[in-house]
Amino acid sequence: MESTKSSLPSDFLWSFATAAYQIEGAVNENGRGPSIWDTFCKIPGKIAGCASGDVACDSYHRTHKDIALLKACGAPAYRFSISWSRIVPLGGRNDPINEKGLQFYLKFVDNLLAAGITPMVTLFHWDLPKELQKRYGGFLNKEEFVADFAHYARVVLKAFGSKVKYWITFNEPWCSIILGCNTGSFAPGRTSDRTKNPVGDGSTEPWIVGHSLLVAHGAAVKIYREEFKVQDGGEICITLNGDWAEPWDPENPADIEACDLKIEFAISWFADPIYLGKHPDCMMQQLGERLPATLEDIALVHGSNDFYGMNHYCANYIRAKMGPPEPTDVTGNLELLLEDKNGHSIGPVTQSPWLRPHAPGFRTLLKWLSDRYAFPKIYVTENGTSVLGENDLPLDRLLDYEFRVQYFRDYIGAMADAYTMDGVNVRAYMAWSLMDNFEWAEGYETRFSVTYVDYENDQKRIPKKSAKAIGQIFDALIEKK
Ligand code: GBH
Repeated sequence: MESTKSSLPSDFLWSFATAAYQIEGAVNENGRGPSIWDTFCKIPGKIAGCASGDVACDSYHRTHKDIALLKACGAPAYRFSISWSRIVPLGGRNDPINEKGLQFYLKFVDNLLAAGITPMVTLFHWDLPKELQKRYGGFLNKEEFVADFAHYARVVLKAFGSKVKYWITFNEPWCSIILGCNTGSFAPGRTSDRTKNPVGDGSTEPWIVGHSLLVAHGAAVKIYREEFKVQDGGEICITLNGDWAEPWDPENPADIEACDLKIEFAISWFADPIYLGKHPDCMMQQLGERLPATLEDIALVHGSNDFYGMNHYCANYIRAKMGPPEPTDVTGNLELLLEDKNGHSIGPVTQSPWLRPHAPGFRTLLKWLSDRYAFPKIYVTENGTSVLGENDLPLDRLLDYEFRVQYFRDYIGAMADAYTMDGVNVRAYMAWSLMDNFEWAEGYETRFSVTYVDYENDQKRIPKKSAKAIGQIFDALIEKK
């Protein structure tokens, strides 16, 4: 009933998102240096099907196809990321800059603008230059990392001047930190689990690395505001991942409380310092000295978001754990489950073990963020789903499959309800993803997008039903001027 009344404001921006390493390929071309993902993919057993981003969607050579695809979908914007090691192949502030790398992205942005498409650019989507990992341990060395990231950010912000109005410093720092330095399932693969990696300490490194990323974000925002924002008039933020949490046993107060803990450990870890100028109490309590924060660093990041960048996919049931947390715990001493106490699933099964759609959770999380951070402007920078067995469907069925269309209908509808009914200031939405691509540790087996990519035949792009559907969903919801 409710959703029929809901709408979105007339200036609402929508489109699709991608990331450099997941789509570009051309890893050795025109001076690009290797990133930690190039290295990680070469380690046997890390990526499904021993895949890598070596070719991916070959977008480096097919920018015109991608722009044509965006136009065919009627998309007024496009979120993509820049590969740091194309711009500064070795990564560091005293290393050479690769003009060819800059030219590639400049031309792409010019072509987008010429096609009437608004670019939204992510500076960092997980592909750290390999040399920086080798030189000083990458994110682990705060002083070096912050200085090098600030330099890279300045080079890019300067080159793109007024062409780009929407900037994202880091995509999902939680993933680089937890998956990269606690579970070890993502590059650089550090963990306490010695069956996975001979190096790493999952009890201390995540908190050190989290601090580096937050401060690097603050440093880049300071540069943007002091040197570019005045004349360019754009906006900058960090994008945080965060899914909704429901209690495993709604009658158990410990499970109810654990839901907030889960969200605070995932989101407020970063968003509290940015919006409230301090870390969440629950994290300070559990982590004590392990959670580094100087007053100076907190002051740098406090107030550093022009908008809240929100990546959101699904929800989990949460069960509180009893007893003291493990030293390597990063969740707030709780379990993430897909079924509740009665065996009821939070949503339908998809191809991704972690993802079961639960659209009402999107609306409630939008409201939760809006309340906690005093009504920030929110841009949803990713939302989407995989489909169980999609890769094995015959092409005609795959293209026509309803599951992803329904996902977008439900999720975009929930967002419109949050705007209309709950007064949440949500102003943009980017679907993940424009085209099937390198799905990190899951390789190419999991497809996540509105466009089928034929990896065997010249990376041909064939729009699925959902490619058109999203435009129609927004058309029906966005108020006419
Ligand atoms: C996004 O992350 C990424 O930004 C994008 O590059 C990616 O392609 C897309 O999702 C689809 O995966 O291993 O059980 O601890 C999504 C957020 C958060 C989803 C961490 C997977 C791991 C759950 N991710 N989560 S688990």
